[in-house]
Amino acid sequence: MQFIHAADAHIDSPLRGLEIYPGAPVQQIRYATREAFANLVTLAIEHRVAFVVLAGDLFDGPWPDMQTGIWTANQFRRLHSEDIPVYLMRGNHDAISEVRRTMRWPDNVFEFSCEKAETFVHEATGVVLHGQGFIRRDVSEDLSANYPPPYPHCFNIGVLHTSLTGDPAHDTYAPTSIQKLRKLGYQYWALGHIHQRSDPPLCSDPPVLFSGNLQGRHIRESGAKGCVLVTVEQDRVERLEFLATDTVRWFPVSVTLELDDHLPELYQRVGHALEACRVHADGRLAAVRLRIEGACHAHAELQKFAQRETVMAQIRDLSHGHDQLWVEKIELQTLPVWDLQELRDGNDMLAELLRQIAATRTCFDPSDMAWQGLEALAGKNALELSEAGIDLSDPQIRLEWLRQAETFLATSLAEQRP
Ligand SMILES: [Mn+2]
Repeated sequence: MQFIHAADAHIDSPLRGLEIYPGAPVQQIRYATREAFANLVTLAIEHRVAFVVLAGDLFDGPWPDMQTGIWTANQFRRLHSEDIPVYLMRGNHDAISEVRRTMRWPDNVFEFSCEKAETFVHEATGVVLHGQGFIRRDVSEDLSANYPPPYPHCFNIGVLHTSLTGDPAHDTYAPTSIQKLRKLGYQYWALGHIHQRSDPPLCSDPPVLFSGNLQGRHIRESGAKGCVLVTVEQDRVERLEFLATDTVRWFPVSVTLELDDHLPELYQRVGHALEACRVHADGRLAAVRLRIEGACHAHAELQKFAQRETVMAQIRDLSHGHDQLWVEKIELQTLPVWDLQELRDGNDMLAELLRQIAATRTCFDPSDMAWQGLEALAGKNALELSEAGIDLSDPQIRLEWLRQAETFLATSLAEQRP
């Protein structure tokens, strides 16, 4: 007997801020959550699973319009025509208080009550499923505390949307603990809410795990996303297998340049990194955030604004050579090749300047004239600074700016020396 454990589809999750990225494949990303859910249905049919468990947050929030429900009902209907039931639970995102539009789902869909724990028995296999959904966005009590004892001599699945361990006083996503779940004596715990798949499972006997979300929605949800195919033999879990459903895959990538690297080497290394992402994406769209770092000769070139723009454009152009590759963002964080201390020890104007900066940093005095200059700057640009989340009264920020100024000056002036 096999079943699929999935959660956090977040169908029609809005993709905020995507339009700020020039050339973003907006259409492809906009429909990614739907495509991933359709892939889940296809996998369930291909593997001829007994049923599908959806452990909460099927929807991201209120449906933009009824199309969200109509489209989802159609996917459920695909499973219905193959006699595959769906055990559906509401999470914090699609709690009754959040998603008020409703559809009458096809007969193969069984939705857990949000009023009290409810039990379903899958007739064909005798598997028993226990669960309770979210009535509101905030559920600070442990829902599993009211789940019934296991049905004897049966395979019992606990379905729960939860942030798991946490402070019951502050945690509002049905907090509980693995110990409490184990005590219930079920044979499997299908958890939802945490978007990172538990790999390995949080507990192996019985398996307790988050399947993760079906589709990463931004760079912090990187890597392969999908569902878990569970194989059960004689009321014991025999095998857990991850099946990918994502259609867009996010890659945070660091490219480290070496001392002798100039711009041609930069392009070469970036090219290799992008190619590796394309291979790992395995035919899906690879959305890549590039961080270029390391002490290198290319750094001096990258200090010039026009040159930076050219490099960014060239990198984007590299990605256009490939189908299904999108560079979401480029972070240039290279370092200069010169030794700062060596420059400071010199006897030219640059050395004098760098020694001044070093002195400012070591005897950090907020009442210093230089900092007072900053105060005036802060007064004039208060709105812009607060919008950018910059607090100039924060000594850490002042020191970071000083460090950046030091690097900028040293790079610009060191290059000019005879
Ligand atoms: Mn959730």
